[in-house]
Amino acid sequence: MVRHFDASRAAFESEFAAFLKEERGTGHDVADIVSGILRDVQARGGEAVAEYTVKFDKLQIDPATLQSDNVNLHLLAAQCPQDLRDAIDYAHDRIAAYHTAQRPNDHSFTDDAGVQLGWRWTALESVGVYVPGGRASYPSSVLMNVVPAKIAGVERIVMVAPAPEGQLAPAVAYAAVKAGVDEFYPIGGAQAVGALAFGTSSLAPVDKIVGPGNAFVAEAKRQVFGRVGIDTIAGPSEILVIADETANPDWIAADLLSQAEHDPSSQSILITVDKSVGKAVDKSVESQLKSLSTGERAAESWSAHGAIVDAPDLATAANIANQIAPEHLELAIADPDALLPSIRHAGAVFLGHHTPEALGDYVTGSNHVLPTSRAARFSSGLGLYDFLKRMSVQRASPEGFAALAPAALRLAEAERLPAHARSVSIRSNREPD
Ligand code: HSO
Ligand code: ZN
Repeated sequence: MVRHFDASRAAFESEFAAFLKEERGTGHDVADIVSGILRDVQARGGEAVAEYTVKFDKLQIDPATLQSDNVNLHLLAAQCPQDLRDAIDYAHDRIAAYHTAQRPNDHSFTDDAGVQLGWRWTALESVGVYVPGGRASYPSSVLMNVVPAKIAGVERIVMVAPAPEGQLAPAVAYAAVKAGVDEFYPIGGAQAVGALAFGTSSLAPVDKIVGPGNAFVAEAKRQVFGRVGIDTIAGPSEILVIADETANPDWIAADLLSQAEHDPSSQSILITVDKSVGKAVDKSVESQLKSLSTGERAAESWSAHGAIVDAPDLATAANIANQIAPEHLELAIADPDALLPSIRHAGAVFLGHHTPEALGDYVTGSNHVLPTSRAARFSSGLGLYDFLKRMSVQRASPEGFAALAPAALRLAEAERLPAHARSVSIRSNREPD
């Protein structure tokens, strides 16, 4: 049984706020274990990484190279079936096109004082992409992380992925080769994050680490942040659908389940302005669950974290959506464009009845690495920008210098920094030597 809310009731606000605060996910405290592993990798390099890889993944790797004879990316990629390669190629090209369009321009202008100002975008030199093992080892996620880095101009893209007992999905390997990964190491967990951050004798440290992972990987990324950059820490997936009377309940039910099947701690929510749609979706979810091979975890997610909310109108629905700040938001309504300006907080928005989130997960070209756990209030999905930096550029003409110097001097004096003051005053009324 999924939970129902009625946004017209007085108690709704507090009840729904409490619902959104409920814990999802394991929440295990792994900080101490992770810091031990990281220290060990920092101190002993490849030897430590190899030991943890045998222990956790039952895979023997050479401490000097971090490679295993049993895991060859190109040989694995060759095992990927042709029709799946075609789909990966198709997704790759669309993701590449979308992210190419994101390229921001450098900018320069000269102000009234005669000072030239601007900024330049430059790419990171090296990036590490973490690809999880097990259930969440998705070729689509390899593309979503590697392609933007490549388009941004990152010269060295290092991928790590655990290969327990030598197992790595051929599709993951193919996506990595297709997207242009430069180095691959069959390692995972906190030890892989440590190897990327600190380097080993064979793996030069990277500048930024991106990609999802389990609680150990997330904590390891948190701990190495500062030494290297990281992307945002991904939580369980979320979908919110706003539906009106024009929505097809079976389609909406399928969309809600598409996220619920990711993980028992995923969250799927429907807000509808038509009570009969809510009832029909509820029924359809229950019946579709029966025919899903992933039905068990989808049902767990739906009953523990799912909800159907009846809203009096679309404006109220939009307000609730902003409060949720979901990772994905589908507007399954007659006129999604009319509601879009009211949407302020969401990782990605899907307009109309023919744009299920699953299209965006794979092939629209937009990125599926998106803010979860309400982080859409303050952040955006992964994009080209995450692999670029912006540096400011300025040049004062002699006239510009003369105009700015007095205020700079006064501020240096107030901050009691006489060398700052001198570097300005020494240039005043003088030609360069
Ligand atoms: N919906 C997931 C991404 C994904 N879906 C990968 C399928 N494969 C999180 O945004
Ligand atoms: Zn998905």
